[in-house]
Amino acid sequence: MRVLLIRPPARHTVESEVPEAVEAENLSYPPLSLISIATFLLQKSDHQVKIMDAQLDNLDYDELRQRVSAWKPDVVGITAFTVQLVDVHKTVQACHDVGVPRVVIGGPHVNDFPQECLGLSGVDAVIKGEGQQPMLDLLAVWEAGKVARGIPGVMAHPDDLVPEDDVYFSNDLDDYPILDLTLVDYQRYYDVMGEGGIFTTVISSRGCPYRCTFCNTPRHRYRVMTPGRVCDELESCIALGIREIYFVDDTFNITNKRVHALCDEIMRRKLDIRWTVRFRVKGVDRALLEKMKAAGCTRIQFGVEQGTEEGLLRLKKDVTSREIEHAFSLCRQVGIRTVAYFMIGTPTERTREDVMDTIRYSIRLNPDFVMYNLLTPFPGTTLFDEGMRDGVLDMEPWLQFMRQPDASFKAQVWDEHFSRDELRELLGLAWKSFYWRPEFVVKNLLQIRNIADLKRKATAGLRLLA
Ligand code: B12
Ligand code: SF4
Repeated sequence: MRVLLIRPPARHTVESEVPEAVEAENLSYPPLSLISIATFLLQKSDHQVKIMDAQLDNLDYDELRQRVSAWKPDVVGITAFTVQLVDVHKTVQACHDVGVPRVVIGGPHVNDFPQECLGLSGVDAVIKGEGQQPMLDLLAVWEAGKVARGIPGVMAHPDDLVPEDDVYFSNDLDDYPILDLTLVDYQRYYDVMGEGGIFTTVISSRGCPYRCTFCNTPRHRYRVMTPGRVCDELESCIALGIREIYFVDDTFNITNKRVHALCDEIMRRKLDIRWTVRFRVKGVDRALLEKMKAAGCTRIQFGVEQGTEEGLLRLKKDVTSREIEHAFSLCRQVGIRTVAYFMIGTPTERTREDVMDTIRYSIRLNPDFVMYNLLTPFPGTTLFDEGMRDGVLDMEPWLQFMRQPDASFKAQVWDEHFSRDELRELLGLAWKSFYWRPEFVVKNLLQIRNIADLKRKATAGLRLLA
């Protein structure tokens, strides 16, 4: 069969409270989900598989229709983030306009809302969990002209129920084939905070055992690849000239032991790469950071979220401000750059002073970069349930959006103490407070490595200033 996997255009993303400058600069990561499925299908079957990254190519729907119709797929698979549901649905409709026989949807949105997603007009099936094996099985059933029923993780009929334990999760991540990045235009992806070379993302574990209330990852079982398998993947990146890696594992350091083992293997193989990880503060120590630095780690991204103990406790971050400060200080001493993520507008920020506490804390922490977002509670998280319980949040608008995606939908913020406009104003204040400091501008000017680096940073900086 001819299978086309599409990352939809990003034309109607649900209003997110991240400044446009930041979003624009961040959205150039490769679609690992589609690359993993395509690599798997090509290795395990005779299907012809192609990936279309409509986001990277900034396609409008006429161009998308033209490209889909030119390739004549039998099946289209679309990856879905909740915030992109309008574009996902428009992509489904565009595929139907040009006569695509079957459309299947997968991705984080389906994991959370399979029934609603299957109910969208034009969707023939949805796949919950990791899509590689279920997609292969579904294609086999469709090719044989049979009815798709009873395939683990697949729903193809409104009355199909996929219980949580029937979602497809591989128990052995090593079993998945090494991603074939040549299936996409891999040289065009980049990381604005990176060093400007060819860059890619890699994922070496799935899930997270922690329970932060704003995050829906904990429902997914935590599993890891072995260091040898991760390094095989890194070697295949190096063979393509890629030297910058961003590990997008939800939390890279669930155990220090795994990180030590991976660093040992990177060093044993003398892999010439620079890499970034997403870390928790807990457990970070000097020996770990020194080994990571020796193995090529240049940047760590920490989800700090709040500058007060009360805020950290309420979000069940399971860390203290002291531990956070210690981790950032160690990174500075060892020479690893840091990015701190913060949320504005949480339930414990009741007054402007409370928000200012978080802003002041973010500056005191002295990371190399910060990212501030407005807290947007997603259905399916503990925080969303708490918001419904307290009468702050309402599920109905979300359900309506999921059943009939509409570009005018705005995700509800936590508006118990501030209006949306006030929160936006505070968010703007946070960005300006950090980035408009002369110390920050001077430090960054001193770190510019080449003309390309200067151009990227100047573009992002000018957009932020605007
Ligand atoms: C890298 C990343 C980003 C990057 C790049 C995103 C991108 N467009 O590729 C950036 C930084 C831009 C980003 C931004 C955001 N992100 Co993000 N991101 C991730 C992260 C860390 C890794 C994604 C990844 O590459 N995974 C690796 C691949 C292999 O796994 P996968 O995507 O799960 O795919 C598998 C299955 O889902 C399934 N599948 C996926 N697609 C398809 C398609 C078909 C047809 C089939 C059959 C199966 C299938 O099979 C795949 C292979 O097993 C995930 C968390 C995570 N660890 O996955 C969050 C995550 C995807 N992000 C999330 C969110 C909320 C956001 C933001 C909204 C945050 C914000 N407030 O701004 C924005 C939205 C951006 C936008 N406008 O679309 C949520 C999504 C939740 C949801 N219900 O949609 C996640 C799950 C994190 C979380 N736990 O909350 N993100
Ligand atoms: S926010 Fe990070 S540490 Fe917390 S549960 Fe989600 S992935 Fe785990």
